[in-house]
This record gives sequence, structure tokens and C-alpha cells, in this order.
Amino acid sequence: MNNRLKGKWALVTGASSGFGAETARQLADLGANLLLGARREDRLAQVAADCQARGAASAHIHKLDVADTASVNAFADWAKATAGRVDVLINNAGGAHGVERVEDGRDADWEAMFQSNALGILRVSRAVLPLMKPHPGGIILNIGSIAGRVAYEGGSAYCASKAAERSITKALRLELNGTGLRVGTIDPGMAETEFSMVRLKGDREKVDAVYKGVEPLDAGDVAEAIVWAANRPPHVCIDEILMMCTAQAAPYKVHRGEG
Ligand code: NDP
Ligand code: 8X3
Repeated sequence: MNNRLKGKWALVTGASSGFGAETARQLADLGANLLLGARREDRLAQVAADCQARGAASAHIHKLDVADTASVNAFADWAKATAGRVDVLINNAGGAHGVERVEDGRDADWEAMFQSNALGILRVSRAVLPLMKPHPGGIILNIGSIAGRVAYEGGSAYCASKAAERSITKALRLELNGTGLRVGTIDPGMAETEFSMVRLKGDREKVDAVYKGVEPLDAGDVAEAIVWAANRPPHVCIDEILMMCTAQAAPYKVHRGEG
């Protein structure tokens, strides 16, 4: 595989766990410079250490809450001071909160999902684009979900926030046409990360039931797709990737074995 990412500056949001952490590690394998953000700085520091050990050109961390405009803008100022440019932006921070039907839904859960999964992408893209526009060939990859394409019961606000991600991606793709910047969305199905622990508020039994009898995607599978898309030549834009584990044919069509 041609390595077009060596020495490039890659910014990953939600890099403290799951897809974001694994994407950072795989970008490190290719010798990228890394700008990593999330709210848990201790976890970020561990990921940065892994990245340094795996060959990152450099790995820098800064606290980031994508739900807070001031935090996002401070993060972008830090990125500007640290790197001066961004070549690859991975808008990954986010997640799901709750599985209640609309009639039982909680404002705090709905708001958290729209804040991170939709508004967070808008805020981070707005703040980081000035660091990308002088450098044609850069790429923005937003992390969507099968949930943004197919709604399911108990997922109203999460699905809606990921459908918003899809529209934001398409609008940005149109807005940046002619700049040499690329925009795409990576849309996974069920993957075993901390996602379900967050969604199910730490209920281990319920989390285990989500993955019972299935070999779901893991963070490495999704990171491979993200890094592959980012590593295409500048004239190639991967607009979208939809990926699910073999056992999942739709959000609610999951073949479960005995396991
Ligand atoms: P994890 O829970 O393992 O990781 C989520 C990451 O997002 C963490 O690093 C977390 O960091 C960060 N994050 C969450 N909210 C914020 C915030 N407000 N500001 C900054 N960082 C934030 O889950 P995944 O890796 O699975 O999820 C990553 C993305 O992939 C999410 O957008 C999720 O919706 C999406 N996705 C997940 C799927 C799955 O089944 N796992 C399938 C399809 C899409 P911290 O808490 O330290 O801030
Ligand atoms: C997470 C995947 O199937 O739980 O985005 O909605 S799913």
C-alpha cells in the first residue's frame, strides 16, 4: 500500500477510546503527526504514548469537548499553534445515550446526542477548516452509522443525530467542491467498543446481551476503513462507506449463534 500519510497532520476527535483511539494508532503506524482530542485527558495520554511507540512522527493531546464551542475553538487554536495545518480531520467524537422510546425519552440524553454527533461535527469543522483550506488534498472523514440510514425503535434521537451527520457531510462535500478538500462519511453497524457501556449507562448485563452470539466489528476493523479512505490519492474521494459485521444485515436483523 502506498503510504500518503507519512508526515501528514491528522486530527482525531474522540481519540480516548474505541474507533478514535484505534484510528490514531493505525495512523501512527504510517508515521503521521497526530493531534488528539477528547474529554478524558488521562486516556488520551495513554493513546498518545501508544502512538509514539508505534512510530507516529509526533503525538499531541489536548482536552476537547465537542459539545462546547469555547472548548472547540480553544482546541483549534492549540492545533494551529502546535501544527499550523491539518491534512486529515476525523470527526469521530460522539455516541448514544439511552434506548428509550420517544414517549419515555429524556431531554438530557437527546441533547447530548445532538450536541456531539451533529453539532460537534459542525463546530469542529468550522474551527479547523481554516487550517485545511490552504492545503488542497486534505480530507475530512465524519463517523456516521447504519443508524443514520435506517431508523429503529428506541433509537429515535440517535438515528436522527446520525442522519444529521449524513446531511452535514453531503453539504460540506458540496461547499468544499473546488477547494481540493475531500469529505466523506464512514458508517459502521454494531461494533464492540465502549459505545454500549455509554448507551446503556454502565449496565454490564445489557451490554453483554447486545453482542451475545455475534462477532461484531471491532475498533480495528473500522479504523482500517477510516485510514484506507484517508490514504487515497488526492484526486480520489471516498464519499461513503457502509460496513457491518457479517451477522448483521440490518440494525434489527442480526443472526445470533449459540455463543
Ligand atoms: P466509544 O465510546 O468507545 O468512543 C467514543 C469517543 O467519543 C470517546 O473517545 C469519547 O471520549 C468521545 N466523545 C464522546 N463525547 C464527546 C464530547 N462531547 N467531546 C469530545 N469527545 C467526546 O465509542 P465508539 O468508538 O464506538 O464511537 C465513536 C463514534 O462511532 C461515535 O460517533 C459513535 O456514534 C459511532 N459509531 C459507533 C458504533 C458502534 O457500534 N460502536 C457504530 C457506528 C457508529 P471522552 O469520553 O474521553 O470525551
Ligand atoms: C451504532 C450502531 O446499530 O447500535 O451506531 O445503531 S447501532
